[in-house]
Amino acid sequence: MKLKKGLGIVIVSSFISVGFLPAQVRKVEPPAPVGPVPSPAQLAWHQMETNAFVHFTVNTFTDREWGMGNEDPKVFNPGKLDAMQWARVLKETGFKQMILTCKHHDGFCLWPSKYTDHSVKNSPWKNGKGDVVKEASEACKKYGLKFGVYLSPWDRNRADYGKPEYITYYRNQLKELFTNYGPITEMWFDGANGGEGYYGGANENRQIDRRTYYDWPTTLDMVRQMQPNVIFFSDAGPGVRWVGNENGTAGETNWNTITPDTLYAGKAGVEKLLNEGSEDGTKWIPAEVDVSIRPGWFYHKKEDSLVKTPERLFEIYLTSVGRGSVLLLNVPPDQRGLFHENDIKSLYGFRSILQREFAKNKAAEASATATNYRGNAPSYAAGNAIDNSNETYWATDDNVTTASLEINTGKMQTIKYVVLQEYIKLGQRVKSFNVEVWADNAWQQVASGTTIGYKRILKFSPVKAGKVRINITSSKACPVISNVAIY
Ligand code: FUL
Repeated sequence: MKLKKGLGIVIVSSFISVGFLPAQVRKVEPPAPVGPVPSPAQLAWHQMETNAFVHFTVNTFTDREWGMGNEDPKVFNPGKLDAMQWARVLKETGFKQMILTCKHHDGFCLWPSKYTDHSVKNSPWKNGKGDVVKEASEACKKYGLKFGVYLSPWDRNRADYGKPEYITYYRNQLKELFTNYGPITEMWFDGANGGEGYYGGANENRQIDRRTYYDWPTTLDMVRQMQPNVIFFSDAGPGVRWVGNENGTAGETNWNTITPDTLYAGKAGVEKLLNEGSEDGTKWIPAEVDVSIRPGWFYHKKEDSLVKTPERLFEIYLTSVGRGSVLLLNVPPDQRGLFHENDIKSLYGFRSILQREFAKNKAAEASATATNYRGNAPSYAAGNAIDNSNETYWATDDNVTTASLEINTGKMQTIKYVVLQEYIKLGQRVKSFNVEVWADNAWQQVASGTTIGYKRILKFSPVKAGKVRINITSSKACPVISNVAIY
């Protein structure tokens, strides 16, 4: 009797070790993270998907893209400036944040900085009593948008540009911005440093050493002391990196990881690296896709007819958000201080296309199965990829890096997009995949790709099908997929 009991225990424990105990009562460990993972602030940045830039300065009035720094502050007079209009339009068209050029390369400040006279305080706008940064930050607050700032490191107005004194000036201005205007969620450090400038009347060409002059580590530490959660944009991050072009295109292969050791803001010749990232990168520094709704970054009347169409904006959405990046779309106010009617029309048109194309997720009421799921535990089963929650996921066993997930929508219907999302809190993993549909009694491949990341949108010729299969063909470690949607 005693012996039998003992034997029983041995048998049960061997069942446990080979996994026969019902998965509900067995604890199956989640996958361990692979490589670098995003910080909570970076994760929040990914989740925005669409972010807006607002380029505005004396250039708006002088019809230039890069001011020399000798502009008279009196040219700045946006008689109808209404930051509430900017924020309302951006909110209604789906944007989550507004980044304002508080100071562009010309050095003119959109707030009454106490460290310079080259600002709104010497403009006729509101008799020198106005503050565009304040109006923009308050408008963002009112409309529930996050607020970010762009403060050009290159300053063509300052006599001390190139000297150590200028770095103190630049840091003082950051202190003003980060203490007087509420929470700032993104700080944009532009890499452009062109040379020629007014420089307090010197009118010369000044070169600085981009690697050392700004002493970025000290500046970033200073800003973090004031606002620890800010995301820093620059070519080298550390929060998010430049995508390597200004035409709205992230790499088809787009790793959120990169090794920033030899990168610095403004380094030339690294565009492809920035565009694609590196599979074995040591840091999580995803690419942000900055592009303007017009040919220029600033408003020019002659470009009123060249505003990107809603269709073009949608294509850009697919090559940015659809490739795992965040879109940073610039909408420049005109000389009145308002978004121009043509830009507004395009933005609402873009919004309508998004709503139309992604109206109903056909995977939402479907069923899903997978060739493997972790420990046969329901908490990692295929259904987690279509349950409308990004917090649950389908994951395979650790030794399984190729696997398929099949979705059955129960009826034949036309589909033209598949949306895939990795659970990036555990790192970016997938290296290649393809998508097939069951049509004419056979599996037919309709799309394929390399990386997935936060979100990958595959567009293909419309096809009638009832079943869709995602084949992960290569992955750094077991795939962890939080969402599959079909439209
Ligand atoms: C560039 C600048 O030179 C452009 O004027 C613009 O601000 C763009 C976003 O970044 O480097």
